Amino acid sequence: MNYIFEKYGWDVNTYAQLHQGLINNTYKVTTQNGEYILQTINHHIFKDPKAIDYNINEMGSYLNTCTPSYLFTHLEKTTEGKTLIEWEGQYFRAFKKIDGYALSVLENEIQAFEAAKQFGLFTSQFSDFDATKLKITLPDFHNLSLRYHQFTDAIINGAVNRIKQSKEAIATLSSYKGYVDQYEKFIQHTNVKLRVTHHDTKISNVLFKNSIASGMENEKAICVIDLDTVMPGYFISDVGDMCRTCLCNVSEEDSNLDILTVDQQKWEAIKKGYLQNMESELSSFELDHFFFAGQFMIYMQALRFLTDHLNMDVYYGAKYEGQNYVRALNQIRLLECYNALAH
Ligand code: GN1
Ligand code: MG
Repeated sequence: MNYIFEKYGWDVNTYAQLHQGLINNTYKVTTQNGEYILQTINHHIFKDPKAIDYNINEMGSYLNTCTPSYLFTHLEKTTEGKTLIEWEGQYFRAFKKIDGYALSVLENEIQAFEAAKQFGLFTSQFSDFDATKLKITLPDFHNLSLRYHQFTDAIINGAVNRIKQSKEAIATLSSYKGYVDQYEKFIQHTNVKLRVTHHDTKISNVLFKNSIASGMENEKAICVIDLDTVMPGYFISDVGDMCRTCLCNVSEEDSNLDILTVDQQKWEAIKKGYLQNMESELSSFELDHFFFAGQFMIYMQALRFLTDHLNMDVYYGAKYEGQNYVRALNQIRLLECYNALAH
């Protein structure tokens, strides 16, 4: 690691790995000049780390010109002025640590409102920016048709015993195929726009901070983080993943499905929060798909987890036998509960 620290010219006091996210390795580095977040980019998943680097710099310089006050995770420069380091087959990049904290589970609807507001604010910052200027960091990431295709492929070519054991879940997910058709109709509609889209809007990708205003302590979301999956995309990805991760009382890892519920108030808070900055940006056709966004993303994640289970956990990995199966069942239950919401 000293090689990397030297590249940045850091005088390091301590560093420690943070265990967050399923994809990248993250370290907190404390130096004489403050704290940094250092990450390796998982280039088995992100095949083109330079595209991520390009996108974050492209957005950063646009914001520096148009809205410099917007809190953004600008990439840290090495002493040679680079923002991406390739070393021993790994890619490293760093950010100044922003003073704030991330939540792993959302506790109340104020946090849901705050998080959704930040994700809406993020996309709305770029309303005059040509989203297609950004590179595709993960091709077909939220392409539901492709995810469905990968699922049907895994049903045929996956591990035989796992296919047998997952029969019921396979049947359930197959029965929801109508969402794939709805998705196709949505993306092909003329009043649907490609925008700068985060594509990973889970609650832990928002930083919060406590502030005191008029003598009252307030918990405010201050910015969004983890911009690797920012690409041109559709608003249903961002709203949908918020619904997937913010409404539920348990995490996607939980196998205790009897206690899983979704919260009507939090759903309303997400809608209100996101639309605060995005209502004037979205077409009425898009607005009519606000609820669909949740169905789209929860369904896609259920497909992805079950597909990975059938494919012997090649993508997500598994800390115990059947972990991705547990996650898939969790998402199926979540979808059922989500569908019971009033909207
Ligand atoms: C992955 O690494 P993390 O937790 O930010 C995945 C998301 C999934 C999520 C499910 C690049 O995100 O799409 O929704 O796991 N990211 C990638 O926990 O596949
Ligand atoms: Mg992520």
